[in-house]
Amino acid sequence: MADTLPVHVTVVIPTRNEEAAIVDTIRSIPNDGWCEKLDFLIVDGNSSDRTRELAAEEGAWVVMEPRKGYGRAYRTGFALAKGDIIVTLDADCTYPGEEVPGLVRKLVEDNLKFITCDRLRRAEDGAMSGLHGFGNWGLSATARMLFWYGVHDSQSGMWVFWKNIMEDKKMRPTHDGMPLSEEMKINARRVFGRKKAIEISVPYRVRVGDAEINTWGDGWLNFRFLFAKRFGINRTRSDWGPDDNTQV
Ligand SMILES: Nc1nc2c(ncn2[C@@H]2O[C@H](COP(=O)(O)OP(=O)(O)OP(=O)(O)O)[C@@H](O)[C@H]2O)c(=O)[nH]1
Ligand SMILES: [Mg+2]
Repeated sequence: MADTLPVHVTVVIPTRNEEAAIVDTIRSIPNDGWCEKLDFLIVDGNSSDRTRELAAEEGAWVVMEPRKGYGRAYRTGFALAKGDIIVTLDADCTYPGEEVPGLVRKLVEDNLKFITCDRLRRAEDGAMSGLHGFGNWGLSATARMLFWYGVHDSQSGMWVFWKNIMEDKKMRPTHDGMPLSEEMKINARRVFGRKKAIEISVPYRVRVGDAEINTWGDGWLNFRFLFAKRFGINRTRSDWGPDDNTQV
């Protein structure tokens, strides 16, 4: 086995009704001493199924964030995560947990700041419906045109980065919904450039459990956000982190 990396890694996972996949998602990430400390922070959006209970049984720290949204969950999770390095993925077995040690090693050894994982080049058969594939392609092409930042997959939800990059306000994402995903990459490239904020292709698999995503609504929201951000008219939110209703 390669040497133990002298870092504390926190895997932050947003969940809403993911009882079918949360356990396998957590277990997909090797936990055999490849880093000094590995822990899991589940930011749950009021699941009505057994998601929180199952995650806690796996040893994860489960936080309840009643404020709605994928982006909101991450904006709370990033502030609470205790690791030096944060890794993100969905709780639906679509992203390759087994690649996490290699990605973290690359971040550390290549002296990078931020890695985003591209799903489009290596998506497995059936992982993305035709409509989602087309939407991802369209949004990614629009983002490249507006920001000239060269990221292939603007909607990927798997990132690996140093927690302290979030101390810089220019890096902090502001959106509470799905557009947080594109915002992460745009901010990272703006702050760190193409050499320190890189994109790596990873496999992307068929989802386990039912998605609650609103394809047309979220697609439109993502599209609008790109223009709002480009022309500086998106409302910046300062409410980073948990609030009084977050159960930590
Ligand atoms: N805490 C919280 N988590 C959410 C919310 N909405 C979605 N999630 C979680 O965020 C992750 C991404 O959502 P998905 O439904 O997988 O969205 P997607 O990946 O665009 O859609 P699929 O391709 O169908 O998987 C999943 O782990 C969800 O459970 C929310 O409002 N609050
Ligand atoms: Mg997903």
